[in-house]
Amino acid sequence: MTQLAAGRGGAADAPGPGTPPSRTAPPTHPPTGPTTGAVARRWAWLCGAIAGLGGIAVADLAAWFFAPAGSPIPAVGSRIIDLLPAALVNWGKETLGTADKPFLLAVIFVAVLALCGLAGALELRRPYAGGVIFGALALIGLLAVLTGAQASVAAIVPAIAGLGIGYLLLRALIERLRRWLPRRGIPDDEAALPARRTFLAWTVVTGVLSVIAAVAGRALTTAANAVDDARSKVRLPKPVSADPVPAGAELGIADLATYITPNEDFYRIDTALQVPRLETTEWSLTITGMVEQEVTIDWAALTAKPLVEHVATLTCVSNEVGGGLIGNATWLGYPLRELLAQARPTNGADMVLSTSEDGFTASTPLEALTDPDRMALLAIGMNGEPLPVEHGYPVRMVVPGLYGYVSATKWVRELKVTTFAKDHGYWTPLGWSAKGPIKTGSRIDVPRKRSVPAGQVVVAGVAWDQHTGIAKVEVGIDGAWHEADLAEVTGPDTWRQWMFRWDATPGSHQVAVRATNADGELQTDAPAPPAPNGATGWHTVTIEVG
Ligand SMILES: Nc1nc2c(c(=O)[nH]1)N[C@H]1C(S)=C(S)[C@@H](COP(=O)(O)O)O[C@H]1N2
Ligand SMILES: [Mo]
Repeated sequence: MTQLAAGRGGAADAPGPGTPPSRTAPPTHPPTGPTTGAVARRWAWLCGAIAGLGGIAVADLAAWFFAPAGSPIPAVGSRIIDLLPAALVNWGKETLGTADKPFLLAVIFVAVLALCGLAGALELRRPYAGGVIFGALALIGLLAVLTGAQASVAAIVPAIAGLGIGYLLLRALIERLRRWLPRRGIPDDEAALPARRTFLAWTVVTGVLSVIAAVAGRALTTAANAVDDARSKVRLPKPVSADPVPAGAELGIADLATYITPNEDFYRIDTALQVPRLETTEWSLTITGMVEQEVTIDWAALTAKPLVEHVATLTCVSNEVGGGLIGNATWLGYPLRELLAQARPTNGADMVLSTSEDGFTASTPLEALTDPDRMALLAIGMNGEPLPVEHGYPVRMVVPGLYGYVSATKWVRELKVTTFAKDHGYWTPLGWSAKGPIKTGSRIDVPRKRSVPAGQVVVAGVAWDQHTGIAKVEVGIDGAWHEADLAEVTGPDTWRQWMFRWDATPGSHQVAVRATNADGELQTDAPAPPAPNGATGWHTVTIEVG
């Protein structure tokens, strides 16, 4: 027995710098044996991770209750994106696509739990030592929250509540661990078993509760909330004019992108990790900068204006040849030129820097917004509904003919009339062009299965050159070009469906598409990557005909 007990105090537990003197306490007191060693450390790590998870859960729940922008992990993620070198951000976007943000959040989450585990080990060695790590993590979270675009006093609550509860949990767990560890493996110590039980009970209960709270916190912060409720009650005003969609706009071919993209299928690009959630009553837009008259408009004033409905195709500059970062919708809004006319831009201004609630900015040529022939909208409706929250609710910009990164600011709050020489949008310093006119593009959607039986095969897709329009689409079969049939459109601002009936002979065939715009310009076949201002090249697929 004594041998066993003594053995437990062997090499791994040799006193070293920082060893608490209590370890040599007289035997009349509760044994105060080894609180170091691999097993002890492992338990302490677990305690730390559980306490950390509990803290994160409390922070999330507090964020849900007090201020969504106060959720520390997404806030840290946003700051990381801001601070990362452009090359790395672009690489993440390219390799992970829209999974880049969940990936980043998962990495931060695991890193935080690992640090909390370390805090557990430190706390076991020396009371309050783990608190330093917990405090540092909370401080980082707090700084991230406070430097965010949506910082507020309430937004400090989550990080502080998380720190408080997390550290209390850590103290409680480590305290139970301390009471048990010295008695571990001492067979005739009657207090060993109860101490073990108490510790394990605390660990299991706090562990389970933390997991439940964390899942609930995540679910609540991402689930429907007051803004979704309010949104579902918004009644959109009737437009004073609309683009009726001709029946011939839809070729009705299975697997072909529909002329109008349903909201739930519409692609999404956000720099923000959490989309802003704004009530209509909290929204207003101000036109500032080089104007004779600053203009502010709120939701009531905007919805009282004569609104128009316009069908326009939105395209992302990051769309690869053949990619899906493009969609077409009916937008309900107020022409931006009317608002800008009220503000009266001064001479020399050539750009409008639009700023979102989340801090995103876009640089749009002033002339594209004041052009009487171009329906640049301050939009509130998408396909007959209020804008979905992810697509900019309550108000966004839509400018036909420009890539989204330089025109389509969601949750827009400010339009600063300025110059390209003085100001730049979010993506410009990250290596993307200051101006982003759409390039002529076309895509093959059908046949989706790249192997088909011989005979007549329908080849179909979409082609676009917003604000110029598509005049011709050709399908290349092994290098021989054939003109495709074109569907109707509401106007030059949308994509256009096309189809070609191909008499497919057995073998492997290269099928390509190329469009010609309404100015007679043929889409370029020179391959270019998305950066800095849009991918080019003809979409080409290999079809096996059997
Ligand atoms: N606030 C905000 N607006 C934004 C963006 C963004 O990241 N934040 N992305 C832009 C880009 S790059 C594109 S392509 C379009 C995409 O709009 P969607 O997400 O509604 O499809 O929104 C633009 N507006
Ligand atoms: Mo984009």
